[in-house]
Amino acid sequence: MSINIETLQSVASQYPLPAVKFTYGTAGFRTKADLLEPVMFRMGLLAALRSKATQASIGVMITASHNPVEDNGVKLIDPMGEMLKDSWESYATSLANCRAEDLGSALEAIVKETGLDLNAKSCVCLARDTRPSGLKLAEAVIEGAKCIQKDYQDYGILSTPQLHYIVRCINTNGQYGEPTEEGYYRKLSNAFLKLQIGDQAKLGVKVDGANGVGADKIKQLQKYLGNSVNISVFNDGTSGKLNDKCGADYVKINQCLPEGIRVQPHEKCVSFDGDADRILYFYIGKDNEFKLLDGDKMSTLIASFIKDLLSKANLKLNLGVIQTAYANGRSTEYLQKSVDVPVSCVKTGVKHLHHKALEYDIGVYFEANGHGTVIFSDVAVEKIKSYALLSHIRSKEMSELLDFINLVNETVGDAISDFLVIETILNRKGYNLNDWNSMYSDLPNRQLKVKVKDRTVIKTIKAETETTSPEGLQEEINKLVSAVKAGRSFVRPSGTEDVVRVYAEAETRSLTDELAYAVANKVY
Ligand code: 16G
Ligand code: ZN
Repeated sequence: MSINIETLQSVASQYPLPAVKFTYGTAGFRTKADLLEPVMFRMGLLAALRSKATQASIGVMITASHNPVEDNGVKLIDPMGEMLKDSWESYATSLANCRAEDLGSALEAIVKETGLDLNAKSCVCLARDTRPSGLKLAEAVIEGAKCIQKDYQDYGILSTPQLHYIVRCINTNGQYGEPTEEGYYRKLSNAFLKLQIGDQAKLGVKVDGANGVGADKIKQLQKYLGNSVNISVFNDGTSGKLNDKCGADYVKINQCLPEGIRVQPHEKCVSFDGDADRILYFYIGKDNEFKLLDGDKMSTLIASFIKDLLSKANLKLNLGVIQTAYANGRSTEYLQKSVDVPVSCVKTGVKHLHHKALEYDIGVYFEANGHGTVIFSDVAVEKIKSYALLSHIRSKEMSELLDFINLVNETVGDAISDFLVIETILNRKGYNLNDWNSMYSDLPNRQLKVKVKDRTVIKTIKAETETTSPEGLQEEINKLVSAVKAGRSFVRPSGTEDVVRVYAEAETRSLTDELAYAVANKVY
């Protein structure tokens, strides 16, 4: 079999390139939706080739996550539900910028270089978030995939983590779960219901759905949870605009309540982002202050829960936590000193965290922005299973840990799965949000965006905690930081927006803000 170049070029001619250079970044391609049809067509082609190369189903997720509704984007999902392999990211970038008339030879070059078998059976699985541009972009992906092979599966509207889950289920012949949306709800809800203890009051929670896909999906989940949970969904897309003054990104950056939700003191609230792969908890304290429980709070809670189960069962596994430079200094200290687990800091972007987490028997990773999950290695699962079967005291904790594994979407951070994970731990510890928040106190922190002429001038090292260029900038930052109690600050070029990001934390709110603005001034 070979690629039918004539058909390819006639279809491709309907998808001419705009005068823009596309780059496959940490979040795939992301830009204004009206520029993306040609990219989607080309990603359909690439996904089909990737599927043949891996002899497995490959996912294509159409989303721009927390970005404005006018934007869209696309990410490829590898066979085990993980991010696209690095070496294929460069194929993605070159194909996305390839003129229609050159596509045939570009594809042939990929076939040759990777040695893939064009006769291999393949399938492209696609889904999209709720953006109105998604349907047309999905059609372009399908047109691309069909130029290589006829099989594809369109799952319509799903959250990003649901598609990651489905891809993994398909490629493990159902061992990870049933490869359907219903299978996803069933797997998570079964594990959740098994793990609930006590006769606690029915769980009530208010969900800010960011006017996106997560709003509808959590309503679906509620049906599987019966009376155990009472979820009220706000910002469900019926009136507001996607990610507009709501959603996890807005809440994290502005450190305030999202619009569109009324909250009484101590009510439990969560915010999802636009494709439901991030979650944050928040509440209003008795002093009427806004309290945010972010990714760092989740990783500390989860790591201490797992550590506790392992030590009760006297099972020695290598448990570690992965963070980025954005992690609050207090969370790192708490993990190292109180939970007593190793902590690694890596560059921003899910794939960097995921990759590092694979080095542990059990790796817990979270970005402060609320994206994260837990990965259990095969070795860990086998050991836990063998302990669960032992008929003495160890077995109880390890059976619980096995159920806990089923609660986790290990493929990627998942707002819905993380919600059930956190609720399970809170239930078992008998904690409310205030108890959880009191495990340690965050340092006040501030993030700023700075518009500069060319953000690529900023070069960073040490997991983005220091800059090497422009010359002298790091020395200036060091000087400012050293003058502030518990001060820490760094700058990095954004991978998703044309801005430089500034982060600062310090002992007090006013010192933090002063530090952030002073550092931002050095970046201009
Ligand atoms: C992307 C990343 C996210 C990261 C964010 C940083 C993935 C799937 N997503 O959304 O993890 O936090 O970029 O954005 O990797 P920034 O580079 O603009 O700060
Ligand atoms: Zn997202």
